[in-house]
Amino acid sequence: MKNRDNILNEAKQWIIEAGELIKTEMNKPYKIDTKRDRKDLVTEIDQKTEQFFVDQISDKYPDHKILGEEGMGEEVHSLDGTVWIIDPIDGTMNFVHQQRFFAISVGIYHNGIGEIGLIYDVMNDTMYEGIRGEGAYKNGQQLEPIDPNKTLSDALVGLNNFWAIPNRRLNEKKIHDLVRKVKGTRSYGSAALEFAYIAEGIIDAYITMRLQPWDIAAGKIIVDEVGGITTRVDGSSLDMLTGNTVICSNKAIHESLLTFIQEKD
Ligand code: 2AM
Ligand code: CA
Ligand code: CA
Ligand code: CA
Repeated sequence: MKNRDNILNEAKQWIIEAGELIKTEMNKPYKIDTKRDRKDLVTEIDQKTEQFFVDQISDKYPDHKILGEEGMGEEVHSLDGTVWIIDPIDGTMNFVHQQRFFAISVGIYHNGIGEIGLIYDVMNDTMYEGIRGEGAYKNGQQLEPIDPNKTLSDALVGLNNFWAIPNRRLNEKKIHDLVRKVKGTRSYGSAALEFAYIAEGIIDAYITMRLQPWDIAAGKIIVDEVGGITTRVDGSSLDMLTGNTVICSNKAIHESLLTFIQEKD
């Protein structure tokens, strides 16, 4: 990708500015709506923040495409060229209820290849970045490769409790067995932060049955740079244009999780 360093610096600058915008707006009254159901929240701050990115990017890079959760970008049907995949607030439920534990997630893809992944924990002022072939960083400090020897029974696993109740995407008994087998589970409520925590080595795996491109675009690039693997639960590659199931971890745990999920009941 041409100008990758410039694009990286601008993206980081815009993310910091977007974080300031969120911190200012969250102290004033704001409108909260629901989307699909009462648990699926969106605020006008999600929309304003995404619009901020669209304005900056389309002004500076009119030929780049923007795929954002709140639909302020255009309809993106292919990954040709440079595509910014943006979640303005990942963890809106946390944002509304807790005023923390949410992130801005920006993945920049060029002809389908993830070049730059940025996840910004706004309230902690912590920037995670991954640059293809150049490593992953937390606040400018390079992250070590994740432990390749850790196994599933030793793993702390990011998992939303929702998948342990009967659901149409997988047999919940699998999740019950998984909870028994692993060392512990955690639910953070922000997919982007779960990827960042894997890259940092403070959790060891993340499994979920439903994520959209903006939830995973940045995280995959960051985790790739520390030797992690991210695929769908059937082992196939993620698709940055549609919904995905996701398993993310080191290679050993990834293999165990694939086998575990696919075993006949
Ligand atoms: P959001 O806050 O940007 O909507 C919560 O467990 C995580 O899953 C968050 O990263 C959240 O992103 C995401 N999420 C919430 N509802 C979702 C849905 N219906 N489909 C896909 N991802 C969802
Ligand atoms: Ca949402
Ligand atoms: Ca999200
Ligand atoms: Ca969001």
